[in-house]
Amino acid sequence: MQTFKMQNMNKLSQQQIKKRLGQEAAKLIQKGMHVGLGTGTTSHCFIEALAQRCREEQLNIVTTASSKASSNLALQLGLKVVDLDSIGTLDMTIDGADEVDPQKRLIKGAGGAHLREKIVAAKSEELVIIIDESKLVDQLGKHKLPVEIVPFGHECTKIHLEALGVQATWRQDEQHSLFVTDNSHYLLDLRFPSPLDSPEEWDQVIRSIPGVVETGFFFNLASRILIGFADGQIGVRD
Ligand code: A5P
Repeated sequence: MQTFKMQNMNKLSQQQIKKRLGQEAAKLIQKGMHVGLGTGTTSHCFIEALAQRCREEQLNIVTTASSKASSNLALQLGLKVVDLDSIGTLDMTIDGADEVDPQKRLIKGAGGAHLREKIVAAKSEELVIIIDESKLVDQLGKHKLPVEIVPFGHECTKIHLEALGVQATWRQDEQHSLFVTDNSHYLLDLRFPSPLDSPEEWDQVIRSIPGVVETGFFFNLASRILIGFADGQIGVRD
């Protein structure tokens, strides 16, 4: 793993690590690129750093966003944001993640945007993931797996999922109502009895249940991982 050291070796806060990751990722964007924008607090640091670069340099980039929140932020900051279908192939997408294993398999969706994030990632030549070191795991499934669910018959879908031996909890919004995604679906957070030996098998089984739209597993999509450490180093896993 390559690492870039900072001059100042004071401990960084989590927000400072995210900011630094955003700035490092923004340096990867070149003139004229088509860029996919991820979702979440780390991705938002990237969007801010990218917007700053665009203000300072003539980058002439076009972006597309994986959520309404990221689209709104990018537009507010003056980036050009277009619909995914009108942008063609994306040169690079920068996004965060909740868990990353040694094979660069991911769990995403803590922000509820993994369906759109996966569609954007699948259209990208390169998906660069920006995380702090707390997101690194030996095996996926340590925390929750977000699963997007069709509202029709959603309680039946939950019962089918629980029959697999997982604990399933509806994601709620700030008003304690069911969280509704940008795609007008609900979200179940699954907890496994133990970390997963074979996440691909779990993915297949979960996706085979009617009413399941998409899981937060991302396989064979991430090409590069930038890892931020509290001492200011950024590690790169290619
Ligand atoms: C959004 O649904 C997620 O996939 C985020 O990309 C992921 O949860 C990472 O978010 P943070 O950067 O806020 O930790």
